[in-house]
Order: sequence, then C-alpha cells, then structure tokens
Amino acid sequence: MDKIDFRSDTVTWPTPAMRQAMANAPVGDDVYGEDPTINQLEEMAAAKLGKEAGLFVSSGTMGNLISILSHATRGDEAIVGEDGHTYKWEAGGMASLGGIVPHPLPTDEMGRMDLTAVTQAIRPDNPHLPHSRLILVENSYGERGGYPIPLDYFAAIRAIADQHGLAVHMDGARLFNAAVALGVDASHVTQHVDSVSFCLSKGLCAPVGSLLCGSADFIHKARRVRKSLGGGMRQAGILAAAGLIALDEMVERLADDHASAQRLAQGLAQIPGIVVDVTAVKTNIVFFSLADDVPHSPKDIIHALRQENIYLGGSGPRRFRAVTHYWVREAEVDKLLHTLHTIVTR
Ligand code: TLP
Repeated sequence: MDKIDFRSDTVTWPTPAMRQAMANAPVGDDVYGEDPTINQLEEMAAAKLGKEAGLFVSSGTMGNLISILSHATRGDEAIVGEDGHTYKWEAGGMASLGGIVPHPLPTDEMGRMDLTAVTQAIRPDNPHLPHSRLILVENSYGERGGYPIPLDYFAAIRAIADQHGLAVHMDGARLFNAAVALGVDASHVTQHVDSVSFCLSKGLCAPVGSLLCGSADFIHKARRVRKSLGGGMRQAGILAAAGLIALDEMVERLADDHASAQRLAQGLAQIPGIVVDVTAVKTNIVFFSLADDVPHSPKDIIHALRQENIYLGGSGPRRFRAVTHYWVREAEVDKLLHTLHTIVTR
C-alpha cells in the first residue's frame, strides 16, 4: 500500500493473486445467471455457511438492505441493536427505501440485546401497532471492537424468533473474523439465522462485493429485490474472481490481524495519556481514547499522523478507531505506536 492506513479494513487493496485472477476470469451476463465465476462464488459461499443459496451483491449495506426488504414489507418492524450497523450506519435505508420501522434496543459490552427486552419488543396483534417481522443481529459486532459474540446468544434469539414467527438476519460483514476468533466453522456462527450477509471487501481484501446467503426460496426473492435496487451487475465475474481467492486463501490468516490488534492494544496501553481496554480487543478493531489531561485534540493528532503518512480514524469526541488488516502488520503497528507516542507526549 502507498500509505499506512488504520481507518478501516475496507481500505484493503486486492492481493497480486486477486489481480491476476480478475484479469483471467471467465465472465457472462449475471442478470441472465450466466456468469460462471459468480455462480461458483455464490455456491461456494452458501456451502461454507451451511445455507442453500447465495447472491453476490455490491456491498455489505446492499446485502443487508436486500435481506431486510426480502424478509419484511412496509409497516413491518425490525428489532435491532441501537448501535448495530444496519440501524446506525446504513443511511436509514430500511426506513427510507423499504418503509420498515426499526425498533432499536440497547446492547451490552459484547453487542447483545437483552433477551427479555427482545421478547417484550415483539408487538401483539393490534391494528394500532406495526407488525414485528424481523430480528437483526451482527457478528462480529463493529461498535464493540469487533466482538465475536458467542453462539448461545444466537440460539436464544432463534428460539424467541421461532416462538413468535419472526425471521432473523445476521449482518456478518466480519463473519469470518468472528468465526476465527471463536475457533468455530463459519457455518456454526450462521446456523441459527435465516439469512446472513458477509463482506469480501474488508479483511478478506477483495476490491468489491458481499454475499447474501439463505434458503433457495429466500435468495430467489432477494435476486428480484437486488434487481429492483439496480444491483444486477452483468459481467461482475471479474470481481467475483477476487472473491473466490478471498474465501479460499484469506480466511485463516485473519488470525494474524487479530494478533496485530493485540500487539497494538498492548502497545497503546504503554503510552501515557492513552486509555485502552486491552481485554475488549478480540478481533481486528481497537478503540482507544485520550485521557482528559492530554492537551491535544484528536483532530490534531490525526492531522499530525497524516504528516507521517499514517491514517487513523476518529470515533467520538476523544476516541479513535484503529482496524488491523493484511496491509498493516507488525512493522506498521510499531510505526503507529512510535509516532503516536511522540505526538501525544510532546
Ligand atoms: N463498516 C464501515 C463503516 O460503514 C463504519 C467500517 O469502516 O467499518 N456491517 C458492518 C458491521 C460494517 O462494519 C460495515 C462497514 C457494513 C456492514 C457495510 O459494508 P459496506 O461498506 O460494504 O457497505
């Protein structure tokens, strides 16, 4: 990479092997279902997640939106964590484009909604009320430093959903980070949900794309919704080729990114004026803050780091977010630590 970029794992460039595969990918018109590379990727993704079918989509946001619009309709309600990505960071798409009412609930230190609160949020059959239709979950949980939520939570959510006839969708943008951190197969993480979307273009380094997976009937419906949103992409096998490599070669190594995040968090804890909870770092996202007595503003610090070609994201008035990935490893982590130490203590 031409810079040291900790702002997100979305900034990752495709690997040389991906660029090669993209150049050589067999393609066809995917709206006709004739792109062999996309068909292969959709089958591979579904098989890996233990679902019947998959759908290649342009982004995580689009995968979530298509899923929500396929499960629910206008006036329906979706129960969702108040800091969940689908609620907070997707431009209100479920409401603005689908007429679906989000019902946000607080989440705990892992990103879990309280199960009693979830049950109480489900509406009785009453013409005054929206129709509860969907529960939205996320794993790993972005706003909790990519916390890999243990699977018993999803089993409990499934039981509630079944009791009340609701569907469950998982935003698994960083599903494989969760699976690697939990030490389980990705299909175990997704076993309790009806549908799941995951991103190829974050830690897995593909340039574009996400997959939505679920039952064959659900994906049939989702394909129509994708078309209605303008998401039919024709010869996109050129992108799916990178996705095949992402799934084949880039999953296991996510453990390296988690190790980098640990190294970063432990190093940050040694810098006077930096506050970080090392124990909260389980995957590849590190949140940290400036102590009250540090005279610099986060804006100044981000600016000073940029002078050294290091990019870091702000996250709230005194808080930062650093995300580790394929292109920032030990040497880059150490450079960030060293430079930050100099800036914060000067
Ligand atoms: N998240 C981005 C920003 O939008 C915050 C990031 O840099 O982390 N679900 C989760 C949990 C995500 O973190 C993201 C991206 C998405 C969905 C959306 O993916 P894209 O960016 O492909 O639409």
